[in-house]
Amino acid sequence: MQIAMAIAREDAAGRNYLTWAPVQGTVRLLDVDAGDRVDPVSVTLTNDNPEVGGQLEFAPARDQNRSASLDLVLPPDGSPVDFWVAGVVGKPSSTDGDAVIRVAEAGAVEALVSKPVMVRIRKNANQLSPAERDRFTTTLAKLNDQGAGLFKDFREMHRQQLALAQAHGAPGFLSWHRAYLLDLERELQRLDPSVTLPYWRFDQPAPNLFTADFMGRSGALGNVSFSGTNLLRQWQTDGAAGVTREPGFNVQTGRANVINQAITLLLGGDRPNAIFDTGTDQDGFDEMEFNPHGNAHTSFTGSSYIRSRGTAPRDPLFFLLHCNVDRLWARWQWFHNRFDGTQPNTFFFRGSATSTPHTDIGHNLLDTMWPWNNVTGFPRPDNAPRTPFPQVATATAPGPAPTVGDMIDYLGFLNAQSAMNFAYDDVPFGVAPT
Ligand SMILES: [Cu+2]
Repeated sequence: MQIAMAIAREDAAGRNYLTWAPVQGTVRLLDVDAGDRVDPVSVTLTNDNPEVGGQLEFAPARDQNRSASLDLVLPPDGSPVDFWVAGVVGKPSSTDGDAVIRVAEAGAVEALVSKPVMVRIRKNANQLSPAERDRFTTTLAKLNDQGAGLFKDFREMHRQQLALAQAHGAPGFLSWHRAYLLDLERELQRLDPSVTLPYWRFDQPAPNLFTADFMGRSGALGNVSFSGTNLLRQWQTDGAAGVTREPGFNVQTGRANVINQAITLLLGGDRPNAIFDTGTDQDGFDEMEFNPHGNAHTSFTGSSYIRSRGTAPRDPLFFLLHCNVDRLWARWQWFHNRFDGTQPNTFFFRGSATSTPHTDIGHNLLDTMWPWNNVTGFPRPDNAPRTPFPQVATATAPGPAPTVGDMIDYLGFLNAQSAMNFAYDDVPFGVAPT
């Protein structure tokens, strides 16, 4: 007996990269030409190795509970049967293809077909395996290509004054940086599809991050040194080699001078009966741009690149800092159920939830974002270094010119078509249990 299995959003090489967001698949009988098969065939989908590698769970429909195995009945005429598959939170992949879907006839030992996939998740940088760490540093160094590579566009996007105004100081900060990180991550994945951006949890010590093998070790004058095997030792930006970074905290035992995650998740929170809800806080979540975000930047002293907006992207650590900013937004969304951009409590306008649109372009839900929109001329900058937004086989969103609002439902919780194919290790699909 032969069967075929397919999972939506394969890349050009036939590989699937999954997150916590369910993706549709199909299984069907193949050997139906003879017409002599009259009985349906029962099969079971499971993880090939439930002990090792990324783990998957299955359901017969997108909105049904998923479990480690799923029984399907395949019609004798070969018509496909749908299933939905997603990664198991807490069990992401560490290498490409280490999560294997297996289909066997019910009760049989031999698999009829199996398919390796990757549960590709953004992880805590302090907890990466050496191999994951090295894949990231190597790929980022390649994108920089000693200052000659595509990375310089990302550097440029976060420097010009008019560009900074559209990305900072108002609610669009969150959406713009989400798009910025995803754009960079997709470029990294073109070079190595198993790479994701790690995040620096700046409210916890991260001794494994500030090492010569990873983000580098800061010397007396803020010169950052890298090990001989770390390709970031070739780092160049704006014609200058290396990175200047002076931590104002003990990188072995200390943490940045920021409010912690629990306090951050309270901002803008008005969920009834939530354990963190004081019922009195009126600050919007966008206050987090100042603390913890701004405080994380200024936890570095002196001439540290990461301390100032215009030079921050010259330090690779900047992207790990912002990945945590984006993770905090994602976790806040999960915690408070804030995925519906049409609800004012999802996207807070400073002043009041019903206030008139923000006067600065790039901060309203329906504004397209520079540079991906290719709009130039005041008040936009006079050039657009990256356009359109990169489109990938593994995701249907965002489109080539994303709006601020397009970046909100990143896992496709409300609309499957909104899923962007990235997720964080500790932010599940859905809404926090009450
Ligand atoms: Cu920042």
